[in-house]
Amino acid sequence: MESPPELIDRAAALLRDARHICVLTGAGISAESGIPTFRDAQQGLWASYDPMQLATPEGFAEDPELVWRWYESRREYVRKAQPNPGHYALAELGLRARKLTLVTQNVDGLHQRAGSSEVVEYHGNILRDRCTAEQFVVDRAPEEAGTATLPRCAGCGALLRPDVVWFGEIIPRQALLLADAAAADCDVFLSVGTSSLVYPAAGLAESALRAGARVIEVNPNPTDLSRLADVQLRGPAGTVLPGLLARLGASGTS
Ligand code: BV8
Repeated sequence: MESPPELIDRAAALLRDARHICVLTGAGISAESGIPTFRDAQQGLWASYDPMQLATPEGFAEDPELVWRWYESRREYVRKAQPNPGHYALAELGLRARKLTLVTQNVDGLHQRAGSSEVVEYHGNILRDRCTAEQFVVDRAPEEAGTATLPRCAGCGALLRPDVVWFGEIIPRQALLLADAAAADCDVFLSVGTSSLVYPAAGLAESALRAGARVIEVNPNPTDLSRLADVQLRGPAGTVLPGLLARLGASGTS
């Protein structure tokens, strides 16, 4: 279902006049790159597992091998994936906006590969490993990746884990501060491809609204945020976002 042109125009006008755009993306923007959204990631082999169990410190402590197998299978999707027109449209918007902060809940790194800079990885990055003892990021040689079922830190021998934020874990301090500041300062908040169910990420839009920002939502389906949005663009990000950029016209936003 296409959004009516007047809604696209209204959203484009908000973006064009914006002093500071804060963008929050979720799994939906990577769906068209072939990466299952978090809720439908449970396909095939993983259908009988609950991500809410696997993406937790408890799940990892109970069965690190199972959790690593799940992450390695998801890494395969990510390695094969390419950014889609939605990612590229946000990268272009970042070049044309007076100021844009891109916060993503996604752990796939596709925004960076599409050319977006200074991406705030609110939930980390699935392709990075972290030492469970020393808590710093560990670079594993590519040939090692995907081999050991229980990879260990070459320095101290402790188990490695994916450098992502699990349920029940706090958001990395730098990401939290950058995202909170952008949500409180922005005058336009653009929510793309998220069910707005996971906190504190979902609270960013509420923070922007409290600060008087206008909210644009891009999602084929309604969400908890929809009733608070000034403009709801019902459609896939890979179509809606390029259409928005086209409506911005050559004038850009500055
Ligand atoms: C924390 C990384 C402090 C791992 C993920 C209130 C305040 C604070 C915390 C909580 C709270 N209430 C509950 C909590 C706990 C919990 C939480 O929010 N639970 C939910 C389930 C209720 N939050 C936490 O635990 C957070 N930590 O707050 O620390 C603390 C500590 C202890 C106790 C309390 C507080 C940490 C949460 C981070 C979890 N890690 N990812 C990994 O990936 O393996 S979450 C993961 O799921 C994603 O990162 C993302 O955030 C979330 C999935 O959401 P979406 O991205 O929105 O994806 P989803 O599939 O849901 O929806 C896709 C959408 O796309 C849909 O709307 C669909 O319509 C749309 N779509 C589909 N196709 C397209 C499209 N849109 C556009 N175009 C398309 N083509």
